[in-house]
Amino acid sequence: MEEMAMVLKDQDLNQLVYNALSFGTAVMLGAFVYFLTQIKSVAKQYQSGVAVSAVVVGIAGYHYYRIWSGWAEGSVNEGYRYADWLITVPLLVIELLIVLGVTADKRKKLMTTLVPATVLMIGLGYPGETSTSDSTKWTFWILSMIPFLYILWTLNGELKAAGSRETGAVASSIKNATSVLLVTWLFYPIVYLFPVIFDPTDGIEATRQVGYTIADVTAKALYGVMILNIAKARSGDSH
Ligand code: RET
Repeated sequence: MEEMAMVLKDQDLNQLVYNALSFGTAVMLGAFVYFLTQIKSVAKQYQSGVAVSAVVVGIAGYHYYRIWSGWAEGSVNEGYRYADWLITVPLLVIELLIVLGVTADKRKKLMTTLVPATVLMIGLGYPGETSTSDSTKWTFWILSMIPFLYILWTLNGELKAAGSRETGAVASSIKNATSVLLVTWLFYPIVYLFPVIFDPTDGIEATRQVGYTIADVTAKALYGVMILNIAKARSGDSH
């Protein structure tokens, strides 16, 4: 297994990253329990959407625990983060499609293009993330941006269409989910570029770790709550 010594020399920054990773682990595991308790609170056809949310934060809780304990021992394996995204990002798309209210046929079509696109996006990001060469980082950033833009463009279109198809609580819950999705996903390619744009110092490495943690907590746990809200609104129970 590839282990990279990326421990920070600055003690305060080291502690900050340690705390952020611990916080990430706690939120993911807490959200896991919460989503499990909520599955039965929505109509049958949306229960799998909430179950997928639980699976996502459960997997992330495990990975954050591993990243956090690695950090505590003085080494970070970036593979955990990318393995986590590789499994959970397609699932985040799937949980959205379950509650979006598109026909089964349309959903199948969207899944067969969007799921491979997410895998491609994450797979292309990894060689750049683990490289220390700026030109390698840029190359894989550009390659990964192609599926990224395709996914955002497609999902944005579907969300807009669903938002205008629906009314009341369903429409507003879809709009909230859209904002969380677009804002959080845009964070990732920016955080990735931090060590390219700025001199890679301890401060930049800490920012990258904390930045990804905040983005992950929002893109999985808060977004999961948004998905639950859509499911509840669709089940005729908006509280
Ligand atoms: C990478 C590499 C650089 C270019 C792009 C990227 C996009 C990553 C994204 C990740 C989303 C992760 C989520 C995690 C949830 O917890 C791989 C950083 C475009 C969009 C939603």
